[in-house]
Amino acid sequence: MAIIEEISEFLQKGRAKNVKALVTQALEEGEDPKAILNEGLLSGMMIIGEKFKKDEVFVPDVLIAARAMNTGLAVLEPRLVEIGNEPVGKAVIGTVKGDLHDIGKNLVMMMLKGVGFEIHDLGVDVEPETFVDKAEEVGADIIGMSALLSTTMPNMGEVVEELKNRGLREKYIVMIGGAPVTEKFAREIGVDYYTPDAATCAEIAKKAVEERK
Ligand code: B12
Repeated sequence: MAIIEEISEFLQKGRAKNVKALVTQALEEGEDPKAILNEGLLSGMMIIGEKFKKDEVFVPDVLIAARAMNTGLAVLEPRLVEIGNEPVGKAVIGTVKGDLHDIGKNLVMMMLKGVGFEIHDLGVDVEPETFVDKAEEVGADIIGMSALLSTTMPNMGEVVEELKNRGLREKYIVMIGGAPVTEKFAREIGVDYYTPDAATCAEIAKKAVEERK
């Protein structure tokens, strides 16, 4: 099996040590860093994302695969910076004010990273102003919000209001998700996309950013 394929296989199994060793070896053997990224790490993560969507793998599998991806990325990053690999886009992600659930948000971040986004994690219990301030600061394409409590869902609308008040609503692609969130709610508060899972979020985010460029 070609070394890049092996990287993808080990990543899907969550074998961080093997991924790290193989990425190091591939670089030493002169493999193109972009091919290692796209055909090894990112393609492995996409496969896991698809399986997660179909309930063929579960949250812990995705978490360990993502950890393996991050280990490989850490080896690869200095080389990608050298050759100036542009991210697909930038995303600012957080769990809304009053809400401390972050497992889903973290999965969304990993999947977005998996399709090539630069991620800025705001953490949990995030004030509406902070979403907008950070997006402006880093020049984000996407603002992503997560909520797991029906009592904190309205705070997603507060972020939309904050964007409108500053005349910035059209500047960003706004995405929301979390177990109690629905398509209907997304329409009511005027965001661009709701998706029920992290893999679909990554797919749609990539497409939406590419369409805007
Ligand atoms: C784990 C958990 C906790 C943990 C959180 C740990 C952590 N670090 O996140 C702890 C114990 C801290 C906790 C606390 C509480 N919890 Co809680 N918790 C859960 C539980 C069991 C699982 C949530 C989870 O992680 N699911 C797994 C992830 C992967 O799924 P997910 O978040 O939905 O994310 C997926 C999608 O929704 C989507 N997605 C998520 N975010 C985003 C963002 C974007 C932009 C997009 C596009 C997509 C997207 O992609 C993800 C992956 O595919 C749920 C039960 C449940 N079945 O949901 C209750 C639940 C959410 N909790 C609940 C409650 C009530 C509470 C507490 C109020 C309990 C209490 N009385 O103290 C507190 C609130 C604390 C607070 N202020 O936030 C209720 C909420 C009811 C409601 N509808 O309001 C639930 C539903 C349990 C229940 N049946 O009553 N909780």
